[in-house]
Amino acid sequence: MFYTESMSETPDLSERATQVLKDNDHGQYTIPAEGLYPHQWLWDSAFIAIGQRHYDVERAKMEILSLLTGQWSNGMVPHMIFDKDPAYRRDHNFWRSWVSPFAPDDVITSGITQPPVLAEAIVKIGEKLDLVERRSWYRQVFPALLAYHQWLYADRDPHGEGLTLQIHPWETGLDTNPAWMSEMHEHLLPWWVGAVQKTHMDVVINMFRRDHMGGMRPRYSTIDALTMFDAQRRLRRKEYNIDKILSHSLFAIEDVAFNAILIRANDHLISIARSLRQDIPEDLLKRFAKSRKALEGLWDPFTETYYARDFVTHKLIKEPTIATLLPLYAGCIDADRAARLVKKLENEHLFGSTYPVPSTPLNSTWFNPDGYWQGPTWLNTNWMIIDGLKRYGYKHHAAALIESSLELVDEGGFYEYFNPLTGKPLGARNFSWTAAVALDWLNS
Ligand code: 2M8
Repeated sequence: MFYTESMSETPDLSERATQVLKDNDHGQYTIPAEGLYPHQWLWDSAFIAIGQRHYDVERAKMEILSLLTGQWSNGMVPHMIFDKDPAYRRDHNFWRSWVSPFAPDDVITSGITQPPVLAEAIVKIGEKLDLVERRSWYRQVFPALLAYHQWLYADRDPHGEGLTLQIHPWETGLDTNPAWMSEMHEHLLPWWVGAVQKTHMDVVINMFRRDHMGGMRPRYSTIDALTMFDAQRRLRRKEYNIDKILSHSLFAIEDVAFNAILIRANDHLISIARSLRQDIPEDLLKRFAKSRKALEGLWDPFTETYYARDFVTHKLIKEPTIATLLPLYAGCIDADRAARLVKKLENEHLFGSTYPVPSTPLNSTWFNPDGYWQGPTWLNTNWMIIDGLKRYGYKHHAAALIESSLELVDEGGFYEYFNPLTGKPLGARNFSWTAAVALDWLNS
């Protein structure tokens, strides 16, 4: 193992995890990590609140309420809310959320969303409250949460198929996962990025990248970064309006992970509504039910794998990733399917690495043990897989995965991600969601 921080005479793991979250606390919200990630991110904050609830439930609520200050009038919860400091003008201008009539006036945000883990965090906070407090908490957030789920279906499932589409790899949170990168290379490489590649200008651009500074390993190639930025620029030009985007789109994908997380979130929304004795509109409930069935449309019987699907051609994108395991978290697949996924988790040529669960299976041609979302183990995806394993009755598998995950942070520190073969810590140090999910395992 790699000892990057002195372990002798250090406080216990729970205290160290809490300290990371407190150090990254900016008052109303918590940043993912110092330096590279100075703003608020949607699914980061959801996992962060799941950790914070163990030492300060009011602070956990604030984390979620801060996210909701960025909600658009059409219901979208944006994937980023920016620190208003003019020092970040470049980031504000990059997104220019104000080009959309739906964006809030006084908060600067991105123009896309991220996996909807929000309902999960709201319920987990609720678990820490007594019945009266829980109802009052739910009452506070229910309208916004309902509006978000309504937007997800209205905007992102335009044909009523039951699966929502995503318009940028950043929306999946698994930014460079092979399914998306293979499609991006095929459809989105703009001519000028090709020119940069040919003239080796990317080497020069590398020098100015934020994630190349401070001795950090680059998260993805400059060519991929430029392609992602170009894809974002196209969305901005269409004012983040889905009709305009889809009228010209070469690139919309129904992502497995996003949809699996949404299915779980829908169940949470239903339980919140029940506890408040509130109704969810009938047509929305029908769409929730449709999603549970539609997820099966992403299953490929030959490779026994769930894949992302191209929204336009309906073809499965046959690049396996960690997303194939997330239907366990969705909870809507049958016991036989769940058993097949668990087999993949156990298989040492697929996801059964020494320090699981790798974000890309070991036998994939994309697999790179140090490569951001193309191999390393991330603890937020472990958290969702563990939750699913428990609910399908795989208690021992869940316990073993908690143990190996805690070993990673105990020995390596609360890093952003880890090499799944050696356990070597990678990416940003003192990373909030790593600390938060560790805290949750230690206290649940
Ligand atoms: C990474 O994504 C952002 C863009 O949203 C980035 O590359 O700067 C991803 O790991 C994403 O899942 C995460 O939410 C974000 C902040 O931790 O960083």
